[in-house]
Amino acid sequence: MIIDAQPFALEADPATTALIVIDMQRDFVEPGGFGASLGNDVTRLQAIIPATARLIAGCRAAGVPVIHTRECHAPDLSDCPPAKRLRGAPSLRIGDPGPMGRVLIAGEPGAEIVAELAPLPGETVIDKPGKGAFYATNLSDHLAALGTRTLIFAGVTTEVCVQTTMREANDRGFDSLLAEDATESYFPEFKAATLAMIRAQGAIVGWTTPVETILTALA
Ligand code: C5J
Repeated sequence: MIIDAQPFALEADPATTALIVIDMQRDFVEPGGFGASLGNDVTRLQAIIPATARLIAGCRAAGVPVIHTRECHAPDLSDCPPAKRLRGAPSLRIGDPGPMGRVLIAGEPGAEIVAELAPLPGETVIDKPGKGAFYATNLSDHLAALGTRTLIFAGVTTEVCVQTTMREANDRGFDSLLAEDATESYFPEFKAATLAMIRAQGAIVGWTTPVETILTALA
C-alpha cells in the first residue's frame, strides 16, 4: 500500500506493519493522575480518544497487529530511577497513593489503558519503565517475531514517549509513521514542533499523516 504522508508518500506492506499505541493510560489522560499532578490540562489528551479508536479499529480490521504500551513501574519501584521519581515538585510522585491508586504503578487503576481503547484479549501490552518503549522491554523481540518493518504510532505524549519511541524505532531500522490526530501533547507548540522535526530533512525520524489517510490506505 502507498500511504499519502509528509514529507512524501510511504510505501508499506500491511503484512509487515504494526500499530503501537503509546501510554493511553488513565494516569495521563484522566484528572487525578500523574499528568494532572504535574499541573497539566488533561482534556487535550482526552480529545484524541475517538480518532485513536478509529485507527485501532481500522488496523484490527486490516489484520495489522495492535501493540499497546503503558509507562509504569514495579510496586517496589526497583525499576524507577530516583532521578526520575524525585525530580521537580509535583503534587504526586511516582508510587504515591492518588485518586486512581499508586501513581504509575503496574496493576493500579491509573496505569490501565482508558476503557475506550482497551486492548482486546490476545493483543500485546508492553509495560515500560522508560519513555521509550524499546528500553528495558521485549518489544524488539516481539516485532522481530512478527516480521514487522513499518510501525504506525499513536498515543501520548507526542514529544515525550511517542517521539522517544519513534527515534528508538528509527535507529533499529523501522519506517515509522505518526498518526497526527491520534497523538497529543499537553503543550500544543511541542506537538507542532515534534511533527515538524520528525518529518524534517527527508523523514529523518519518520512520516506523519492523519488517521483517515491511514485508514484509506488500509481499506
Ligand atoms: C510522560 C509519556 N509524558 N507517556 N510520559 O511522562 O509521554
